Amino acid sequence: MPTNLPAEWYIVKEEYGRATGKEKIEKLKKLLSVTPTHKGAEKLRAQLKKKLSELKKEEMKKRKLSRKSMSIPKEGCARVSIIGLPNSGKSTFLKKFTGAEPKIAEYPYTTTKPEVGMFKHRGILIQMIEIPSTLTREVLSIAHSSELVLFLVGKNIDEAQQLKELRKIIEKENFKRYIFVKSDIMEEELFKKIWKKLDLIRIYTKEHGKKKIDNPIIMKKGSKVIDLCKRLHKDFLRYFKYAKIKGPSAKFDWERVGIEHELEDGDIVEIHMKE
Ligand SMILES: Nc1nc2c(ncn2[C@@H]2O[C@H](COP(=O)(O)OP(=O)(O)OP(=O)(O)O)[C@@H](O)[C@H]2O)c(=O)[nH]1
Ligand SMILES: [Mg+2]
Repeated sequence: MPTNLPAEWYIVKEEYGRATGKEKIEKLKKLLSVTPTHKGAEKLRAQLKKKLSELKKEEMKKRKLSRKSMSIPKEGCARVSIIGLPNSGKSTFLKKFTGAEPKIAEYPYTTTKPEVGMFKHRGILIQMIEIPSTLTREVLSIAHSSELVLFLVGKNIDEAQQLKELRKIIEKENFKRYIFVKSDIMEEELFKKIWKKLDLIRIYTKEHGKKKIDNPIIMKKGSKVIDLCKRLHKDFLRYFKYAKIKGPSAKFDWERVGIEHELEDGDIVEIHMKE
């Protein structure tokens, strides 16, 4: 590394750059924890600490604001809205997969405002929002601002009836990206179903001679090695020699590729730099 910061620092810095909301604060704390404590890094530590206190203040302000208005800040790598018939189990579903605590009751229209949660699966965060069954223009605008709409098919209402009603909503609102999900789905299958519909890929980075880093970097489909280098740090671009890849985009394990190589979901990438 041409600077005196450990490689891990750049990885965490990249994660921090991508993070939003509360997650950003957590990543900045982590970044501080991997920043060296020696004299040469004193200025950097001071800058990071200042940024941390700024972020904390901003987050407080945002939270106060979002309580008042309908706009919900986007967090995670995608937003998925949950739509279903009244009383079909949307709040129960949201609670199960995100740990959020919306009110759940046996009568319809219990949820009166969008309820937000974060679905976490193997280092990937997906924002989930329950759209109130009233389906007013205001709450539907949140569904339209989502990358995907999840139509929940509950157990306590006739399935054919639900599908019919939900298809009417899809047609009327002209939703293009949606999935139907039964309420008894398991986490792994749910994640796969969502992931398939998002135009994203998971890239795992690795340092030579070390284990791959568990949390993937999320990129747009069609991204190349060059885009990954840009995301990590400008030095990876400047001193790039070649990359070694194991995964769907490699012809064989640890194939050596150039900077224009197109990545695929699940690739493990090792970037080699000029001395
Ligand atoms: N039998 C059965 N009951 C369920 C299931 N999921 C939820 N319920 C019950 O159905 C009722 C409604 O659940 P909610 O999760 O509040 O449903 P919702 O779609 O959020 O309802 P609203 O917000 O009022 O439109 C509650 O009494 C739940 O306990 C399920 O899978 N099976
Ligand atoms: Mg509800």
